[in-house]
Amino acid sequence: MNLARRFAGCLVGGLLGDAIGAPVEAESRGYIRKAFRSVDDILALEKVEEMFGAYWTVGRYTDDTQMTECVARWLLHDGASDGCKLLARFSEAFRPARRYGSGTALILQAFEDHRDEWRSLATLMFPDGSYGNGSAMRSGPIGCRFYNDPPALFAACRLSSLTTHSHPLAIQGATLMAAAVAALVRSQTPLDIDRFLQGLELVLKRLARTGPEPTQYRQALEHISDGLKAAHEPARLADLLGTGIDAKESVPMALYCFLSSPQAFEPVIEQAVFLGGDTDTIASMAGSFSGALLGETALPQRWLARLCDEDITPASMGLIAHQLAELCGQGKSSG
Ligand code: R7I
Ligand code: MG
Repeated sequence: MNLARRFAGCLVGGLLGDAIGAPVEAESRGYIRKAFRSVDDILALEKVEEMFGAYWTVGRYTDDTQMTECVARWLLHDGASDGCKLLARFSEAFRPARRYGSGTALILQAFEDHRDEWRSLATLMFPDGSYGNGSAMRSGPIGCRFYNDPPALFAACRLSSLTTHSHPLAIQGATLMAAAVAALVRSQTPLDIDRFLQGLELVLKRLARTGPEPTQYRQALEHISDGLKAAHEPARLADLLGTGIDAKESVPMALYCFLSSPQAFEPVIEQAVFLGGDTDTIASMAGSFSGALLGETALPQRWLARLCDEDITPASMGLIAHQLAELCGQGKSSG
């Protein structure tokens, strides 16, 4: 399969998961299951109520996609070596209506007046740095760009994370996310799940060499392995792994949704969205994994047709994916 198509699968798959999960973000599993039978039911709505009387138009992307696009452009145009340049991209793209996390919003609003102290902004709200999933959710492009270069992947994930999420759990989650994407764009289909999980264990070992032990992620990988052996549905794992906004919950949960159905995109998203909790981010990360393995042709047209934004689209993300592949020297070769 063409590598650029895998990159496009990852970026557009992430966009699709984000937009599909957004209408039910932060709702409970029970509510979503009662209100809808399938993703198509959710996408049949035109809008959903937001807080304070506003409406969310179904088909819009959120902060996950907006920040992912910034990371991709940072990789393409800034060489991925300057955190300040990434933060400048985040700050310029920032639109509060895309539902940013409160700590991240604070940092992006403060950036313009504190450009020189950008390194200290990450602890503005949380003294130890945020352990939210905000840096993991935007790491897909790093996995693409450095799919064959682990040291560069680790360094870029760390730097990207430090701009807004300096807590070790956030850096570990971002690295696990990108490393999983990298392994998937390199992988043959069908996926060898045991080998894939062994690769993720090596990622954790490598993280332990340069920072605190990634104990929570190690435990989560054990739960994932046991759950897959027992063929448990993702909903059964949700109580163990969690579906919250913390990176340590949502990255493993997204991995489990993907690994439960590695052969098709649709069931991955169906499972992720119907878990409840941080549905847009879990579906976005799970969609990135699935797309990275299966390529953009695996994404259903009827879902793509429901995306309604005009600035970031499947076409614009597809173009970025092709440019990233060219930067890897693999634009037209097979992967
Ligand atoms: O991580 P972040 O950018 O939010 C991303 C999520 C995604 O689901 C998006 O779709 C969006 O909806 O939000 O935002 P942060 O503000 O950095 O962190 C998010 C949340 O993580 C915070 O509101 C806290 O609930 C929690 N959190 C912490 N709580 C206590 N102490 C993160 N770090 C801490 C902490 O140190
Ligand atoms: Mg979001």
